[in-house]
Order: sequence, then structure tokens, then C-alpha cells
Amino acid sequence: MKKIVSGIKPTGSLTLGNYLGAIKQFVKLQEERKEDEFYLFIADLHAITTRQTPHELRNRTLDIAAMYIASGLDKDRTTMFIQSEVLQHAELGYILQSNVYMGELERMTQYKDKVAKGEESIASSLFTYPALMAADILLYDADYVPVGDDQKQHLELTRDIANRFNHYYNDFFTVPEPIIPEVGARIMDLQDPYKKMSKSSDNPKGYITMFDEENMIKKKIRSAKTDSLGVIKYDPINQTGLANLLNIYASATDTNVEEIVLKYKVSNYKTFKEDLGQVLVDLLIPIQERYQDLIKSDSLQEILNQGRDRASDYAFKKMRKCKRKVGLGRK
Ligand code: AQP
Repeated sequence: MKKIVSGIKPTGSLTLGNYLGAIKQFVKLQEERKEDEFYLFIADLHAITTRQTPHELRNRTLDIAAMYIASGLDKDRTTMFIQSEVLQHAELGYILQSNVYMGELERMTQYKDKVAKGEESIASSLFTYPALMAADILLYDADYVPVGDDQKQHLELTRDIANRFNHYYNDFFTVPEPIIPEVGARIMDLQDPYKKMSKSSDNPKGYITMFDEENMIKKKIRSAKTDSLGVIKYDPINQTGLANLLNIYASATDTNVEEIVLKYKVSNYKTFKEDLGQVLVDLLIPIQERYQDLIKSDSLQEILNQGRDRASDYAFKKMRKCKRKVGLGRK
């Protein structure tokens, strides 16, 4: 039996990128790997590395939990919880900060990108973010971590931290492996296909949220940036916007890009976009309907309570051993 751990940050409305890159993959893995154990957390501690409005953060945290279940997550086989409710994440995060070097953190592209945006007040927690992320994973002895392409570098650092700790303190953490989807690992912004689709992006036309209504979904796809070549083929260099739409289509329909190209070879962008809009409506609207039922129900609270208790139980034992290894506190 293997352990699979994943998390998602409540920093904005979930996007199609989060869905295709993470949520859908997690649900799929669960269907494929009947023997394995699944942990899923809503990473509210990570969310406050950038300024959040308190009531919005709290609402989004629940939204994400409900969206996961509405997307097909098997609640009976998942320990789903809110990161800040399991105290050991922050505790281990601090210990791991002492096992990661400034130079390593400075090399993280996600941090560098945020700095490059020129924001003045960058919280120190944004810099140490990868240590907390390593704690989220190592605390549960995860074997596998399903992530989108953007988190690959953080996961490699998690492996380095685990190996370093294991070397110094004598094998203690399981060294996790990433699981990155073949299609959908990097969904790009619809208006600027050179940057990834992000929930905290400034331009709402660039992303589709999991809450967008039918007309909005179709409109955003219709206005997605393509090119003037007018030929449907997969060419990420010269037809970057179109390549992104083809990836979205393939990932949403569980097919591959070649099949989609073949289907639309003699078609035009307009028809292709109309069809893709409909594919996404058919995918997202039923999830939204299930979400509406769940968000009002008591069952969501029960799932999160149970998840918190189960995760805390494991985390408490792991941390007790960890502190003993490091020499913290009394015996
Ligand atoms: N565009 C994307 N394509 C594929 N996968 C993606 N993920 C995020 N964006 C894409 C995957 O979603 C999971 C959860 O990500 P997260 O919320 O923890 O953080 P993130 O990667 O920083 O996502 P965002 O939407 O870009 O958030 P903000 O704007 O707040 O920084 C991860 O597995 C991620 O790979």
C-alpha cells in the first residue's frame, strides 16, 4: 500500500488549470489505485504567504473541499483536511527550514517570478514556502505526490531536504516521487499563452474558473488568443495559443492531442473553439451542480472533521519521533 498526498492553495477561485492539472488527476489516481491511501489538504497556510481577505479565505477553503468531492473524489478513501487545523505542518515546516539553504530557496522559479513582478512587500513566508511544502508531504511519509508541472521544482527540493535529513539523522522520511500528468500538466493563460493559467492572475479573461457560467466559459474560449495562420495543427512554438487549447481539449476529454488535431484538420478555429467551449460546459456544469448541493450540507463539515482527526493522529506520532531524532525537548 502506497501513500499519495496532495494539496491546493485557496488563493482564488479554482481554475481549469487547477482542475486539469491537479483535481482531475487526483480523482483518476484514486480510481486506478484501489489499494492506496489518499491524503488531501487545503493549504490555507500557504495561501497567507500573499495577503488574503479573512472571510474570503475561509469561504474558499470550503469551496475547494466541496469542489474536490463534486469532481468525483471518493470521500471514504480520502483523508481530507485543512492544513492549519493540523498543527504539526507548521512545526515540521520550521524544523525543515533549518535543513534547507538560502541558495536553494533563492533558486525556486516560483519565488523568482513573484519577485520579478516587482511587488514591494514580499512576505518572508513566500521565500520559505518550499520548507512548509516539504513538511506537508514528509509528515505523512508520502510515496507519491501528484502535481502540475509548475510544482516539479518544489518537489525536487522536498526530495533533497528529505535525503539530507535522512543522511544526517539516520533514515527517517520517505523520499516522495512526483506524479505529473502526461496531458494537462501545464495549462496556459488564455490571453497570454506564454504564462501558466493562475487563479491569482490579474486578467480574468485569461482563466476559466470552476464557477464560471455556461456563457462565460464559451465567451472566454471564443476570445482566447490564437494566431492568424488558420491551420489546426499542434505547434507550441509558432501556434502557442492554439497548442494550449488543443491540450485543454485533450485533457478534458481524456484523449491525446493527435486525435483532436485529426478531428479538426479540415475545420477552422471558430468551429474548434465552439466545440471546445461546449466540451468544457459539459465537464464543468455537472460539477458545479454537485458542488451547490454539497456546500450547504453538514456532510462537508463531517468529512473535514474526520480528516483533521485522522491526519492529526498520524502527524502527532511522526512529529514526536522527529523531535526525538533532532534532539528537541525532553525525552
Ligand atoms: N495552469 C496549471 N496547469 C496545470 N496544473 C496547475 N496547477 C496550478 N496551475 C496549473 C496545479 O494545481 C495544484 C494546486 O496548485 P496551488 O493552488 O497549490 O498553487 P499554484 O500551482 O501556485 O496554483 P495557481 O493557480 O497558480 O495559484 P496562485 O495564482 O495563487 O499562485 C498544483 O498541483 C499545481 O501544479
